[in-house]
Amino acid sequence: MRNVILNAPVESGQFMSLKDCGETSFASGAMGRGAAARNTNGRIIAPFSGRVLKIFRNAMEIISNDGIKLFIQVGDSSFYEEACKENQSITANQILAYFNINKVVMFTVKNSLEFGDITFQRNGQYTVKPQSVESNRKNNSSREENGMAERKFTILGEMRSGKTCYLLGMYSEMTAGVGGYSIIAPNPDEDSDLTRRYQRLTNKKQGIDRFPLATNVASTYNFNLQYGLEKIMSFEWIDYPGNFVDAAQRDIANPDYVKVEQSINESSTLFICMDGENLVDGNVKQKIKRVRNSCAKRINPYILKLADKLNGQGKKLPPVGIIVTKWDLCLHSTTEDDLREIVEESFNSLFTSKDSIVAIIPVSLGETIMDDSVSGELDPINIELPILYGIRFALRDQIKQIDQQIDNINADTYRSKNWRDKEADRWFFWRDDDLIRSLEADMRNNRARNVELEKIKDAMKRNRGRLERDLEDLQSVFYNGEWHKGISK
Ligand SMILES: Nc1nc2c(ncn2[C@@H]2O[C@H](COP(=O)(O)OP(=O)(O)OP(=O)(O)O)[C@@H](O)[C@H]2O)c(=O)[nH]1
Ligand SMILES: [Mg+2]
Repeated sequence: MRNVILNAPVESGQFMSLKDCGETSFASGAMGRGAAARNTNGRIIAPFSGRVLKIFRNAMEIISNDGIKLFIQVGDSSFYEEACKENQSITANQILAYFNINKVVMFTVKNSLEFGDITFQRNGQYTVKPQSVESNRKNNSSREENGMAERKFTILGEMRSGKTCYLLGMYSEMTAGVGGYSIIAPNPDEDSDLTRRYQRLTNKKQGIDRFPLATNVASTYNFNLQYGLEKIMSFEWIDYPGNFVDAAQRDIANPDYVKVEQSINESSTLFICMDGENLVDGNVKQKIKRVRNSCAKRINPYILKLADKLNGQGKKLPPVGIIVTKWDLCLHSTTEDDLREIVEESFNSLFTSKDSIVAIIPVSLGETIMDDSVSGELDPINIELPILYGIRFALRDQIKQIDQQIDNINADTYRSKNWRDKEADRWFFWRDDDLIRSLEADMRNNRARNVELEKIKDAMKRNRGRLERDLEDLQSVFYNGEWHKGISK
């Protein structure tokens, strides 16, 4: 089998494996063998001389003079200008399209089964070894081996609002398993760090000292969520220090600000930690005032600005989960209806769009944890719900991505078929039988890809359905402009 060495179709950026590109359909191997590049400069460059076969909204297919078919797709963006047309001849290094900078670009050799090693070069080298779709799929299902999370969650909140305690309690409960779901941290250092800190929490004799110190730097943890033995998804959880939003707003050029914004941008769910201590006494009006002063006043402008920026990029704020911590302190003085009113009034910027999705999830480390000078029992309440809620939306995003890929493949099949039929109708003397065979092979490959993608999608839909049933007990979820019980949007 012929090995091939190709220039990458981007002139700058770092190579990465398709498994890490964040697009399930490419990561699964269903789109063929290839690579991806991040931090690209917004241009697609012809890696060889040949011809443009097809152009889509954010993808194109080109063929080299010696028959290598390259499929190129820009992640999460469309081309803002194409510099070539379908069926046009191209020469190596010619610019083919422009798009936003810093996007991830995926490129796969469509007819990769015909080749041995495929090496991409430009700013370094990246070699892809021959591999069957089957083994590729296996690799993908164990993404934890390369430490890449499929989804991100970001949690923001005021200092001392209970973010770290939530993380510790959630990890400990979920490693033991709740309702068939469990979590593992594949990295042993992260596992022992979280376990050690949780053990301290269980040490009643320490009184108030059982709680963690204030967080001073952001830490990232990688987890896998499983149902029984089946892995549902890997996800990344970032524990930020409480004054993060404040600090970030004061200093917009600060790279940490850019990082948190990017993290929200890439998150399937944004969690906001609302301190239950604000709901202990007084009437609803007083509670709203306290929540506004201690938390919403700073979070609201930040979120509004971010939503505005995302809007400009044609995106939306991710679904929000308001985690009401320390629920043990206020569960007797605050009803579900009160909570809805308090959240809606305090975080009104979250409710300005008809599309917004917000859930209120009260959690606690234990109903009696503060009793007897903070030596009460550790017995977490609702601690699994935020994660299940977040994973539900992460699956929704992934299903959307796969649907888009299936649409692309169907459009591709349609064009191949038209082209093939046109060619077959020509007088035999002019007819290109090699082209017909190649287009038919494309159509067969596309059918196989679609079968693969449909299988992945079915498994995701099953998991999503089960999660929705398990989230039916959530009392307050806001969508379609009103509050509901459970989530089925
Ligand atoms: N009653 C009660 N108190 C809690 C609970 N969880 C946390 N706390 C209290 O809240 C304090 C702050 O919790 P942390 O988890 O450290 O808060 P944080 O948001 O991570 O704080 P920073 O790292 O400073 O931003 C703890 O020291 C506890 O006193 C809970 O479930 N119930
Ligand atoms: Mg903390």
